[in-house]
Amino acid sequence: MLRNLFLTALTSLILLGNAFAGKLISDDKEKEVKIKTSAICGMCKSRIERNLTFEKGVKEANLDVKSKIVTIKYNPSKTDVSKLKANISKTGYDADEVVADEAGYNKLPSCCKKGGGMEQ
Ligand SMILES: [Cu+2]
Repeated sequence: MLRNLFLTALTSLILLGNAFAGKLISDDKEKEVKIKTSAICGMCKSRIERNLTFEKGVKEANLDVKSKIVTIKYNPSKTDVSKLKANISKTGYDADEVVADEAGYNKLPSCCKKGGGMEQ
């Protein structure tokens, strides 16, 4: 009788511990998002990546100049996609449906402005 009670207590303690550990892991899980930008060259790439890594909750940002798509790894409990897009916009670039912030865009060197690059 006493032994059964002990086992029950032990089992529920283990279950509770697992649930707790599971919650910690899922909270810390990083997410990945791909955002289409208006980046033109390598300078755009480093500018966008640098500003994104300054954003809270961002673990990694990698922009592919050819496709203009930036892949961001972030912590969903610290930031979200709309904040990431706002960050890119402030840097002066389009981020999916979010258009580039004017003040940020005006600060860009002319070669990095939409349509100002040699490639376009
Ligand atoms: Cu550029």
